[in-house]
Amino acid sequence: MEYPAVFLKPEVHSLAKKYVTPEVFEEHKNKKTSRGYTLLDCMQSGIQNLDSDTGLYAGDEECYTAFGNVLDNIVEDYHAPYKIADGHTPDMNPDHLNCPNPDPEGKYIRSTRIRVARNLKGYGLAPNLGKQERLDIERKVVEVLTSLTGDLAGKYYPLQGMDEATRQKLVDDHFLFKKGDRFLESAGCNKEWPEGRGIYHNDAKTFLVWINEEDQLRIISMEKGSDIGSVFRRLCKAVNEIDAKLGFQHSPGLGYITSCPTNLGTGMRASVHVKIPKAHAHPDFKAICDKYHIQPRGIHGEHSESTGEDAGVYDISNRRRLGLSEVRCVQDMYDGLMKLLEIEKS
Ligand code: ADP
Ligand code: ILO
Repeated sequence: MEYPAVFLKPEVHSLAKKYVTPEVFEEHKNKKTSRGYTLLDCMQSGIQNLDSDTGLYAGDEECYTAFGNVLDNIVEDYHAPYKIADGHTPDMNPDHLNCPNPDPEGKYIRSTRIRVARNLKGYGLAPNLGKQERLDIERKVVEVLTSLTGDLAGKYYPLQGMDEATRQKLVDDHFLFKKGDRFLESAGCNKEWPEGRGIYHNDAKTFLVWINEEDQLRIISMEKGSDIGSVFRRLCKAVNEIDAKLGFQHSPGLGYITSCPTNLGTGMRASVHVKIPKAHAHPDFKAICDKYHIQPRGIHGEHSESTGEDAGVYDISNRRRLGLSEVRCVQDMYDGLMKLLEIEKS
C-alpha cells in the first residue's frame, strides 16, 4: 500500500493531506477496523477529488479511533476550537430555543429547513455498507417511520422503481437528494444505486427522511416561510421518537457519528432560503458569516450557485455542529440571519 503521490501536488489543500503525512501513512497503513476498513479506504474521496476540503470519509465508527490520532486531528481542526476531550452535550428541547419569527411578513425568507444526520447502532457507515446491510437498514427504518402518527405520519417512496419525472420534481422542489456527487461516488456511497435508497415524507412534505444517502438517515423538518420554532419543534419530536425505537451511533466526544467528519456532533444543518442581494454584495459579507458561524450556499444544494430567477437568494445555515447543542446550532443560524437582514434592510 503506497502513500498517494497525488497528495504531494501543491493544489491539494485537504485536511486529509495535512494530517496524513507520508510518515503518518506509513505508521497506520496496515491497520484495519473490524469491518475491514483501512486509512487508504477513508482517503479515497480526497485522492480522487483533489479540490476536497476535508478529503476523507469514515467507513464505520471504529475508523474514528483506529488510525492513531489522524481522525481526531481532522475533527479538531475542522471543528476548532472544540477538543474531543471537552465532550459534546446534545439538547433537542424546543423550549430552550429563542427564535421569534425573523420575517413574519415573508418579504425575505422563502423557506426554513433543519436536518440532522443519524446512523443506526450496529452497522457500518455509507461508504462501507454491503447491499444486504443497506436493505436491512432500509427495512428497519421504514418499519419505524410508518408507525409514526399525527403530523409525522406518511409514506415511504423507494428510489428503485420511482419514475424519472417524480424523482426530478422531488429534487427540483428541494425535497430529495440527487444521486450522490463525485465526492460521495469516490467514497463508495453510491454502490448498487438506487437499491436501498428512498425518501419517506408526510403529505404536506414538512417532515421527510432520506434513507441511505451520505448517512443512513437524514431526518428533515421543513416548511415555507420563516417559523423556525415550528420547524425545530417538529424535528425534535420526530428525532426523539425515532431514536427511542432504533438507537443511533453516538460517542461522548464525537456526538452523533456520521460518515463525513464535518457532520459529527449534532449532524445538524439549520437553513433558510433568503433573498439578500445587498447583504451578499456587502464587502464585509464573508467576515460577518465567519463572525456569526454561518455558511452561505446556492439554493440547489452544496456547491451550487444562485442564478436566474433565484439570483440573490441564498441558503444560510449554521457552520458549527460539534461541541454545541442542537438548540445552539439553530440559534447560530438565527443570530447570523438577523445580522444579514439588518444589513439588507439598511
Ligand atoms: P444538506 O447537507 O443539508 O442535505 P444540501 O445543501 O445538499 O444540504 O441540500 C439538500 C436539499 O435541501 C437541496 O435541494 C436544497 O435546496 C434543500 N434545502 C436546503 N435548505 C433549504 C431551505 N431552507 N428551504 C428549502 N430547501 C432547502
Ligand atoms: N468531501 C467533500 C465535502 C465535505 C463536506 N460536505 C459534505 C456533503 N459532507 C470535501 O472534502 O470537500
